[in-house]
Amino acid sequence: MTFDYRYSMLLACALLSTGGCIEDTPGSEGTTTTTEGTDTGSGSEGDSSDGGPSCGDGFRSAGEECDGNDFGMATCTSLGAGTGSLVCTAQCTIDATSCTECGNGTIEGSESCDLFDLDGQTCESLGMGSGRLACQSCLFDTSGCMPVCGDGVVQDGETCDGDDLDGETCQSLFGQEGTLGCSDTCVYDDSGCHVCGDRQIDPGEDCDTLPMDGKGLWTTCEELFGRNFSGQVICGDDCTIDTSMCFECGNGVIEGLEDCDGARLGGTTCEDLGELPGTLGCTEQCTFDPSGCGT
Ligand SMILES: [Ca+2]
Ligand SMILES: [Ca+2]
Ligand SMILES: [Ca+2]
Ligand SMILES: [Ca+2]
Repeated sequence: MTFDYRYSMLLACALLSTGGCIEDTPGSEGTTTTTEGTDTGSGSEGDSSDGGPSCGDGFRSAGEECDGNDFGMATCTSLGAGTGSLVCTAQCTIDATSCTECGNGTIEGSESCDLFDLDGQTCESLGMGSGRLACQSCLFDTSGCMPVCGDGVVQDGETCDGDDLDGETCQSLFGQEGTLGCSDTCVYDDSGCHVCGDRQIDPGEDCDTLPMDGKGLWTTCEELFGRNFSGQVICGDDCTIDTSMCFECGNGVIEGLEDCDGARLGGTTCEDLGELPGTLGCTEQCTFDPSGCGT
C-alpha cells in the first residue's frame, strides 16, 4: 500500500513537473523536494526553534508571514508603514520597524525632518539667515528664511555680505583692477575698482593719464621733488608714478635739459658760448653761468 502511494506521488510529480512536490501528506515520511527527495528523516523540525518546521529555508510557506527574503507580496507600503525595507524575524514574522513614513512626526531613514520635528535645525543653523524654517515632504523648506545682511554669508537677495563676495572680483565683474568691496546693504561696492587709462585717478592709482597734455604727463618733477629737480613725472602704464625722467641738479650728472651740473660743464667753454675766455660756471639751476668769462 505504501509503495503504491509513493509510486503515485512520483508519477504526479513527474506529470506536474513544477520543480518539486509539496509535502502535505499525512503519514508521509519524506519531505519530498527536488533536492532531498530521498530524505526520509523528520529532522526538518529541528531547522528552526520557533517558526515552524520550515522557517529558515528561505521559502515562505503556510503559517509563515515571511521567510528570509521571501515576503510574498508584502511591502512597507502594502502594510501601510510607509517606505523602506521589511525585515523577516527568526520566527518568520514580519518586522516593519525599519519602514519609514514621512508624516509620522518622527525623523527616520533619509528624512531631514518630519512635520514639526526639525532635528534641532533653524534658518540660522543652516546658514540661511533668520526666519521660520519649515518641513516639506520631510525635506527642509527654507522659503521662510530671510537673509540677514551683515552675517557674512551671501543669501538669496544679497550680492555679497562682508568679506563674502560670492567669488567675484573687480576683474571678474568689470574687467578692472583694484579691490572689490561690499556695502552695508550687501551690494557690491566698486569704488575700489579702477581702470588705468580712464583719465581719472581712482583709489589704488597714483596717477592716470590726464587730458590736459594728452601725453600722459602728470606733473613736473620740480612740483614733486623740489626746485632743484627738472623734467616731467610720467604716469606709467600701471598708473603708478614714473620718475625716470626727473633729473636732479646737484648730483654731478648732466641729465635731461641740464646744461651742466656742479663742476661738470660737459666740455663747454666760455668761447663756445661766444664769450671771452675765462672761467665758465654752473648755476644752481644747472644752467651755464658766464659771469666768470672775460675776467
Ligand atoms: Ca518619518
Ligand atoms: Ca547675509
Ligand atoms: Ca583710473
Ligand atoms: Ca644732474
